[in-house]
Amino acid sequence: MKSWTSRPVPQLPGRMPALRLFDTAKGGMATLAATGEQSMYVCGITPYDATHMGHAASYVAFDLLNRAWRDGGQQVSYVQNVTDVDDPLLERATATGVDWRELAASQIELFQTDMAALNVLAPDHYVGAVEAIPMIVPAIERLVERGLAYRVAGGDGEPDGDVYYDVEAAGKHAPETQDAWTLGAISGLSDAQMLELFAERGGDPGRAGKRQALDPLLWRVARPGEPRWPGGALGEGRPGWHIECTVIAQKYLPAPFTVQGGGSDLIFPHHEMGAGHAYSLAGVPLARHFAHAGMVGLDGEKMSKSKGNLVLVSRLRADGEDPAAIRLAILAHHYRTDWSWTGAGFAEAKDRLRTWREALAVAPEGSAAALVARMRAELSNDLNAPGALNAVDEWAQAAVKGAGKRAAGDAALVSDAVDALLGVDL
Ligand code: 5CA
Ligand code: ZN
Repeated sequence: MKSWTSRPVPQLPGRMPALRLFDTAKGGMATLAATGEQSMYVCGITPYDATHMGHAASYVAFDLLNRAWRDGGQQVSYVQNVTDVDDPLLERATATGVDWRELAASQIELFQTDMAALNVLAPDHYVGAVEAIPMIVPAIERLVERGLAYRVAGGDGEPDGDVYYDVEAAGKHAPETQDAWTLGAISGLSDAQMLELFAERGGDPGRAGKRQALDPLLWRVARPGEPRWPGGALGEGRPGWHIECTVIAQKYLPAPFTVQGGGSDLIFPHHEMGAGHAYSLAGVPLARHFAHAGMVGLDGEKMSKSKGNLVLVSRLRADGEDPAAIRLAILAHHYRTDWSWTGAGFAEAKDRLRTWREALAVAPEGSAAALVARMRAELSNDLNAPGALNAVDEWAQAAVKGAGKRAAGDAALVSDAVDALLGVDL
């Protein structure tokens, strides 16, 4: 699928030091080896509604990682999916009387325009679930052949043949190495916690005929009125959610790749199960590290399509707001914290942007190099954007107050650094 066009990233003199990143699976900080080549898979949208601030914040978080790597002299391979067929999309299409393909296409288009406006660097491969089905089917067939997936008999209005992943068999199958996947390896959750989240986040723990309540769906055989694709030995149908991301990541990235990313609501079951599928298919971990962005709310409540309390990037843009200010409002919060979008927070971001722009006009000679070093130190420490913003604030205050000589070279370097490292266009 076509991706969006990125703005060029300015090259800065010098380099970002080695990056430290919080790894969910490890439950602590990891130092990312600067091998020269990094790879990242960030879970994309389910395109049934416009991009809200929570989505935007998760893509801005991993854009910081992308930019930090590039500044550290690393080559980055970046893949993102788009879940362009899934229950919520089909339900919304039915409810609004729109063809599901048109709904997806229009929301993907809007998302890409939002990402380009927010200066989020585009992935190298932007891959839809639908286009990946011919790769997903043989992967599921292999899991069935190996006894790691099984078909469930119909009943209670369900047809025969839905295919589920056997989490227990898959956990046992894994050799006794440190890297092996067993249920809980990524999330570190207890069975009771997993069961609760599984039901909340699209799982079907009560489906009759499943071997374990937590077994996730791999293939949903065709139902009347639902879109369907050829499924080889599986029969016609459509794929489950976790296998989609696993197969796309395995196709376009090395195994293991460096970082799997998404919002914290994807830790379980999505990234847990995806890691299991990958291990079962390839015998090596999906990713070296798993990183998650905090949840964004609106005035204290979780922002979600189902609650309808959404702050949309496209709405703010249509109101004439500067995307650089939206980006700064996001960056004022550390990517791992849960936070709420507020009018006051947005007003602060607009003030900050104005101050920075004013300071650029009076950038003092010899001030930029130290600022760049501070921004790099902050960002290399688990992408501490609020720390980097503070550094620019202090530089800007000193610049505005100072009576020293002004230098265009310093202004240019600060502007380039704020663009290259933070993605903010001054
Ligand atoms: N298509 C799947 C991933 S494969 C999906 O979760 N789509 S989504 O549209 O629901 O979410 C896209 C990304 O935004 C995910 O990384 C998700 O974790 C993140 N996200 C969703 N809601 C929020 C929120 N309120 N705050 C922060 N991030 C969020
Ligand atoms: Zn995903």
